[in-house]
Amino acid sequence: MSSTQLGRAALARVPARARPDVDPGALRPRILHLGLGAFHRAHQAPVTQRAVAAAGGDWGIAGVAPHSAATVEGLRAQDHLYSLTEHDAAGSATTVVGAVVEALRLRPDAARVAALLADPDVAVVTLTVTEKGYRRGSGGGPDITDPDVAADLAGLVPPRTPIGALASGLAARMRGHGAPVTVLSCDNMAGNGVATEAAVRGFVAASDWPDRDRVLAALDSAVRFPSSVVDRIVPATTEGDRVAAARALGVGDVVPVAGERYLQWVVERSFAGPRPPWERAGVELVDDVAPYALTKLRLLNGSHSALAYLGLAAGAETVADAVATGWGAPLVRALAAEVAPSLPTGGPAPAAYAEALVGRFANPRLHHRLAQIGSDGSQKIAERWFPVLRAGAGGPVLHLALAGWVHATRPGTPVADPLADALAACHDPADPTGTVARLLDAAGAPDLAADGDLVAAVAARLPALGAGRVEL
Ligand code: CS2
Repeated sequence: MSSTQLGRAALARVPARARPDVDPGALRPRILHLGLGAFHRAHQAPVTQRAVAAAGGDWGIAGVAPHSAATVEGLRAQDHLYSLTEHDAAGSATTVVGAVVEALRLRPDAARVAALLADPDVAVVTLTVTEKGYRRGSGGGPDITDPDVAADLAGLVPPRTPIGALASGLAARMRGHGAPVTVLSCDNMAGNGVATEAAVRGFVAASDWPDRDRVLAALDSAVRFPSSVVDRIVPATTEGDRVAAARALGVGDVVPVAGERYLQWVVERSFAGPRPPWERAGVELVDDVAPYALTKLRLLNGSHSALAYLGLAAGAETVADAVATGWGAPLVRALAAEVAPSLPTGGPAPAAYAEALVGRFANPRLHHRLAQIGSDGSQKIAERWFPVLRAGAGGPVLHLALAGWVHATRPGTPVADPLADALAACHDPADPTGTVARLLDAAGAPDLAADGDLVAAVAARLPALGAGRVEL
């Protein structure tokens, strides 16, 4: 490898302040991470590195990318080193992260993934596979109508889904030495630990393994599924990020990540076996993550989605653009006021939290595209908006936000969604209330679809949005 490209040999050319504060060569794969995207590399990886720098240990990460070959190839070409640029109002700082020690793909590297899940030294499995990555059916178990899930349940190799690989790997571990392991979901879902446990157990229960009851009993005693809340805004990496990283490092980096400096990680104190000393790196270990999780999902992610759909309707491109409009910052504040009654006590104060969000969203150094946040809306709003409406806390702001989503699901719109075709088929310009009801039903909310007042309130907002006007 050329010394003009990031890698261990090139570290001496990187400014000393930007080098990893751990020796990457002293780390071993002890965490298996499913979902090796930009978010993980900007969040759990540097936090784990900071914990090791503070307290010692050999906690390295083997990361599995369900889809992206480019990330895996780029990391391998750079001895798994990559840079993280953190932006805040005062400026930007770039450092090399050395916590990832192996990069794998789910299918081509299935045998290695299985070996790591069976390795007693691997004591933690973390996940960022996105809401849709869990392939949940209506009961929380696997969606057996999904062909990939069906293939995994039939035992076809290699596994096609992260949960299929995880459940099969954990079962093999339980059949062998049975060493304890913590499975820690870091996805934006309320009760993400409970959801992950239900997905894994549901998979085992739906299998035709003759020993499935024994596997389930072993999972009960040897595996913990804590819930957690992760927070850091990490837009998709751009060419501009690559140029800026190379300038800061003095060597090229094909897989840099960039995000805001702000970071939060709250983890339920429930582990099986050893774990990294994350609290030494600022991680909050708590008995109940729900107040933090619901505040973050409903205020941050909830207003992100609202800004995305309304901003796209108004012709904005990024979150910072949307916040800079006359309605952007007031929308974030008004949504917080509307949602607040649905939040449990014990979390951050909603008004102050919203004020901080306005500042974070306005960060001019983050080029966070609204289309990125708007993607997978059918999965995201089910976590961010529907529970608020069901709790009776919905009002004009959520009605407007929902109208934005309806507008963004029209046939021919470029916002990605696993249900895009089904959503587009719900649209009938001659029947706006029917359109709204069909869309809510398709997104898994037949109860909300049957709420005539809600449907009418959302439909009433569509004409102005169709003309590009956001009227808060
Ligand atoms: C965003 C999140 O893309 C999205 O849906 O709302 O990725 C958000 O940036 C993070 O959850 C912030 O922690």
